[in-house]
Amino acid sequence: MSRNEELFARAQTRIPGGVNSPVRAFRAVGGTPRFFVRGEGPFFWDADGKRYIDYVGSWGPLILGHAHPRVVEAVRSRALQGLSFGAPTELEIELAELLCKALPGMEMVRLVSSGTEATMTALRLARGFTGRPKIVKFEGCYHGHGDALLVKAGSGALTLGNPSSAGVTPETATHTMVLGYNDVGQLEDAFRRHGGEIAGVIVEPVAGNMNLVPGTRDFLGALRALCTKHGAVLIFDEVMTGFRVGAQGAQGLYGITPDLTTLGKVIGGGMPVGAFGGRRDIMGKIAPLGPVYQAGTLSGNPVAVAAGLATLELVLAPGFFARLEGATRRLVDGLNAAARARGAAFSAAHVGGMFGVFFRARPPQSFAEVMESDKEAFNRFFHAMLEEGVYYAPSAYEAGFVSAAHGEAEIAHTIAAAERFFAR
Ligand code: KE4
Repeated sequence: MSRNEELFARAQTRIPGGVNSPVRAFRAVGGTPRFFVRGEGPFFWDADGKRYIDYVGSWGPLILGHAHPRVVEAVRSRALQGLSFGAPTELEIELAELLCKALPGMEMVRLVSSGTEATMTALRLARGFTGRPKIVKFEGCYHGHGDALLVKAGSGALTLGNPSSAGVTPETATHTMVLGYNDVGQLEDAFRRHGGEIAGVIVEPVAGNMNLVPGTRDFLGALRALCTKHGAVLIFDEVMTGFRVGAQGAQGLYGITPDLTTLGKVIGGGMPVGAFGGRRDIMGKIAPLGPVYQAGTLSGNPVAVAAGLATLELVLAPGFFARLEGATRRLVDGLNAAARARGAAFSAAHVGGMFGVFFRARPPQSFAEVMESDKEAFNRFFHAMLEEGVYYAPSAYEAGFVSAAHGEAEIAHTIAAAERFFAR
């Protein structure tokens, strides 16, 4: 029995599924999850000592790669001054100022400890600000595990085949309208019929939780126009895309300014940080200023914020995204060439430093097209890559991530491994 298998058996006696987040359990792809011991740059090593090139990057946060010296030093030195105060610190102001400077839609921001906290609060804020009950989300998008959002969700919920979770009461789900991603007609119809009841719309501007499906300009433009017309709050969930697809997130890429933005992942650099922020008049409704309550013991934790600031300082340096986007493009082009050479029904696409691989001829534009992909072929690909020391997300419905630490050698190895797979 391998060390990974031993650890997995032991983990399952005390942790549901042996994991602290379902998608890690390898249930969709089969096999034994790898238990990791150490990471460095683009690599990490499992309990059996095998090295992998990591394209999950802790699901997005590790845009600088594992254990970047500047980030580790920021954490170490901050921790020596105290782990948490439960009181304001100057560091939190620095991060708030940086986020508001970087993102067009952010006038004020509050830090929390996860993306879920950010999105569930943004919805509560939209309802508190408008006094309306309904929210709109899109099939295949995932916004964390808040009750109102676990309706036809993506990511782990989709991976495990239960996009609408048990335990979410019908009353809660009643006010959640789920529409088709990139479907402008459905959107216009929903607003025509319910415009006055819609508190807010939450969307992944580039969806990464049904694998990668970029929002079309028509779709996101229609969202902006309809929310403005009907007085609904437009929430860009940029937990994944924030500082991943560009220095100003997806809102900068598309030139569309949301009313609220939610953030996570990269802004913590691997430590627990989330954030929600946006228009000053809306943020003015959040406690202690206004009637919408939200709180958190470790919100703005100085050690986590130090990791986030050290990460963003490097990410926002000139040329960072040009290099990251270039490396990601070379990877995607190489994978497409490898498949094309063998006539395989496969396509890969990317936006900035995030990418998707699909076992279908062309990258999907909708949830329905994602579901047409050959999931079994993906699972075979996943395990073949694992054998080659290449670690993709253990799900056909997750995006992949390149870091600044992924060099030409890692990308070449990944492409060569794919060539061997397609040559089988
Ligand atoms: P967290 O609560 O996991 O920090 O963030 C929830 C969330 C919100 N919004 C978007 C767009 C997200 O992608 C996420 C979390 N993403 C998943 C991966 N697709 C986290 C991985 C996991 O659930 O283990």
